[in-house]
Amino acid sequence: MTEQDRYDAVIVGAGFSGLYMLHHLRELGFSAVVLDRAAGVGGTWYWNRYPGARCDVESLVYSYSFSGDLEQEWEWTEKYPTQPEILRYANHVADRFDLRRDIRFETGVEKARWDDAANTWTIETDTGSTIVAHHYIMATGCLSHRKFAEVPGVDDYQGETYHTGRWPHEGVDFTGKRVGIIGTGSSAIQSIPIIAAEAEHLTVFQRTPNFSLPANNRLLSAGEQETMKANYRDHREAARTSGFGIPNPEPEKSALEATEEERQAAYEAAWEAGHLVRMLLSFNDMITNKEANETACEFVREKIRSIVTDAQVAEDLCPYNHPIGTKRPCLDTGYYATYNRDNVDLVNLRRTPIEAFTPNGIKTSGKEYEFDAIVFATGFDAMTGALVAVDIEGKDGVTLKEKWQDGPRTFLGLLVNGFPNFYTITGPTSPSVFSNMMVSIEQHVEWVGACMANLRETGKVAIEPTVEAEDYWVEHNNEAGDETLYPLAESWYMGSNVPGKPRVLMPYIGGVGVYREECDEIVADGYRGCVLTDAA
Ligand code: NA7
Repeated sequence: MTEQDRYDAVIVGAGFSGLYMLHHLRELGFSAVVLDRAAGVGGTWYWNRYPGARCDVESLVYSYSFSGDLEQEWEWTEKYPTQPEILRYANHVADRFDLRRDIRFETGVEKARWDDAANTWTIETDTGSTIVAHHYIMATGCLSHRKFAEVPGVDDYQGETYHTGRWPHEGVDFTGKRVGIIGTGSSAIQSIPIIAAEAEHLTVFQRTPNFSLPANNRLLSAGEQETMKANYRDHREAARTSGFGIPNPEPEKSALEATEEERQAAYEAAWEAGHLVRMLLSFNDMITNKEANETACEFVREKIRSIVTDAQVAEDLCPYNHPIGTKRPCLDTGYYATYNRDNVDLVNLRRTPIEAFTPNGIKTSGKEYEFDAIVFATGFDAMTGALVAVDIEGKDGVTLKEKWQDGPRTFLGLLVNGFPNFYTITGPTSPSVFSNMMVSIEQHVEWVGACMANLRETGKVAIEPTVEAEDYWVEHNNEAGDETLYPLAESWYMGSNVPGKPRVLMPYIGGVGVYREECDEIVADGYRGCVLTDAA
């Protein structure tokens, strides 16, 4: 083994987590290498190139705060950034901070094994290389491990197939084609209007209707950028202490105490602004009280009924089986109106479920459909999928997959008992997808950096949370979830989009600010709940 293959840290993933982790560790004087299966940086935004892919957190907010210069020099063009623009930003960051020389692209991690005697991780890649590192950091993102439709015969289908999470880089031309799309989550809702405008015919297979608000996207004015850039420090601080990592006034009133006029005005304002957090924070009991939440559900359903001209299609598009927000709500551009097009059909899979794929298309219990192309907008094995996909072996030969067979067990969504010096950036049971990811990524990266620096300064070789600390955190995470409506939905937050996956609320709903305080207190208490090992 050469010195080149020994590092202080191996980081898996060259998305926004991995890029900042590398930069931050370098600044702290650590050696680190990033491994990524992709041929370029960007993580989620490298892979998710489907038509209409766009972030639904505003661009000026969905950006790094760690460098004032970067913040000031980068110009966003739209309110909600497109995937190509976000990818350009990721590439700019990689170049600006000279990150590429420590990133190995087209390199997947297959196995990682903890060596208790040496206090190191040995990482094996699919290129045949082996790397030894003191610390092992998974920066693999929350939505990176794809899932397909669990329907027999998918290999029998002879036409073109695409998954929104692995869209061809050269794009796809659907002109003149009969297209079927499975799914009505964010990826489908963003891409359906664009595919419908191009294809000869589009058939949407919907299992669960979703709540979507119009993005009302637009170009950013120079004045808006200037104002934000002048106030970035205050804004970032407000984001860090907020609930969802996006500053928004904390509501004082219950939806049930408000008058009908007040409710309509609040929901209309959020709808017009195209702002999901504002909708969920219209009143203080939106995510805790079903009756309160239902008032917003009905507001959105009324909007759907007013946009979609066919009454049956409108009703099929109306969600009734989950409170708004408890499945990831969406932002769209012309989604509901797309169903008024002559070349678009909606198939309600609750009435006529898919039975099988055929050589020519899809057979439901009601009809056989023929397609030139099928798009799987079927989502991801979220939060844990990418972590357990790697064979990660901790102490005593126990793998992470075995340890998490009944659901993820972590301390703070950052550390795992039995897996020393192992860190998960925006891991399960941290705020992660219940927040502006950039805010949570920066917090985790900085926490891990400080932790590694602390070990180095105090002459320790390893950190690992105790079982008790982990139990406390898992319980706390579940209790926080149980105070909300989230467990009522079958959602990827709950793991219930993947057959057989344990049903637990994986992201932490206690709030970004509260969570940050907890993390900071644990450090201030000398890494309370963790065992720090002295050098032998
Ligand atoms: P999502 O939000 O998980 O959406 C996946 C969609 O695919 C959803 O409508 C699913 O229905 C549907 N689906 C999944 N499996 C099947 C099968 N077997 N049959 C029929 N329909 C199926 O993934 P996205 O990629 O859209 O978005 C992921 C996140 O990225 C999003 O939430 C944002 O945070 C950004 P279901 O609801 O499970 O009934």
